[in-house]
Amino acid sequence: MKHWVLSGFAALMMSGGAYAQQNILVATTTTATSHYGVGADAFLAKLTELSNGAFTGEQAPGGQLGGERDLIEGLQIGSIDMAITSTGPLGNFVPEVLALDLPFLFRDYAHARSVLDGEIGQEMLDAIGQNNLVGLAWSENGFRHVTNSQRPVTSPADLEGLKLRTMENAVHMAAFQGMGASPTPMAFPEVFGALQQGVMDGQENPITVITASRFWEVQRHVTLTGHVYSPAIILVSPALFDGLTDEQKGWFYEAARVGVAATRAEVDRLEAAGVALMRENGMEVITEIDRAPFQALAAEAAWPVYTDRFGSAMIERIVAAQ
Ligand code: EAX
Repeated sequence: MKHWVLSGFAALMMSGGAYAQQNILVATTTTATSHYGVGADAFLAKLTELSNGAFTGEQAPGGQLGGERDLIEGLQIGSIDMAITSTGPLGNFVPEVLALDLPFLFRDYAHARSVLDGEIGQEMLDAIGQNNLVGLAWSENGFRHVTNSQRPVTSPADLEGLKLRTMENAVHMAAFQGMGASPTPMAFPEVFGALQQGVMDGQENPITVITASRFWEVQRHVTLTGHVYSPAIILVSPALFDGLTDEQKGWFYEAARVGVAATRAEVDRLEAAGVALMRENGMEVITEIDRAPFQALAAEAAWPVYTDRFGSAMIERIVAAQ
C-alpha cells in the first residue's frame, strides 16, 4: 500500500492556509551575504514579523537550486517558492522585459530606480504576471562591468577575440558581438569554474557580483564599462501565491519593498567601497574610459533586437523619464 505524504504546501492548502505555518525558500545564484542575500534576509524577517510567524523562511543561495533560468522555470511549475534573480534570462519568458536590458539605456542608479518604481516598472510587473510568474517588486543587481584574465580593456578593440561569458540574453549577446567580443551565454553557477579553467577569458557583472563571487581569484582586469544596468526582481511561484489570502499577499508585497531597500543599500555601499576592495584583492581596475565607442557599437547591434519586435515607444518613455 502506498503512503501519500503531503508536501508542506499541500498540507497548508488543506488546513485552510491561515493557521498553518509555512516555510519559504528564497533561491538566488549569489552568496548568502551578497546584495540579493541581504535582500532575501530582510524580506523574510519582515514577512515573519507581519505574519506573526505564520511564514518563516530561509535562503537557498549560491545557485544550489540552479541557474537563473532554472529558477524561473521552477517558479512556473511550482517546484521553487521564490527567487531573486537578474533579468538575464527573464526575456526568454517575458520578451517585452528585454527593453530593460538594453545597453547604455539607463543614465544612472537614480534613473533606473525611478523607472522601475514607477508606471513602467508596474507595467513590466503586470506583463510578468501574465506569464505564470508573480513579480513582487523590482530589486537591483547594478551597472555591469567587464572583467577578464588577459589584458586591460580601454577600447572595443581590446575586447576583440576575448571569450566572454554573457547571460542567456539575446540583447546582451548582440551588444558584445557588436563591441567585438566572442560572447558565449552561460548559466551563472558555471561561470567561476569556466574562468578558472580558462574556458572563458572574461565575464561582465556588477561590482556586487564581482566582489561577492571573489572573481579576483580568477580575473585580473576590471574596466568600469557600466555598459548596461542590470535590474533584479523578487519573484514568487503562482502555485504558492495564488493560494494566499489578500491579507497574506499584502504582507508579501510589503516585505518585498523592505527587501528591495536592503539590496539597494548594499549596492550603494559596494558602489562606494567596491573599487578599493577589488584593488586590495589584486585586481587592476580601470575606472575612467571613453565610453562613446562602446556605446555606439553596443547600441547599434543590440537595440534592434528589441525594436524590430516591439518598436521604440518604450525606449523613448524610459529615456524621457527623470
Ligand atoms: O543575478 O548571471 C549573472 O551574471 C547575474 O548577474 C548573476 O546571476 C546575479
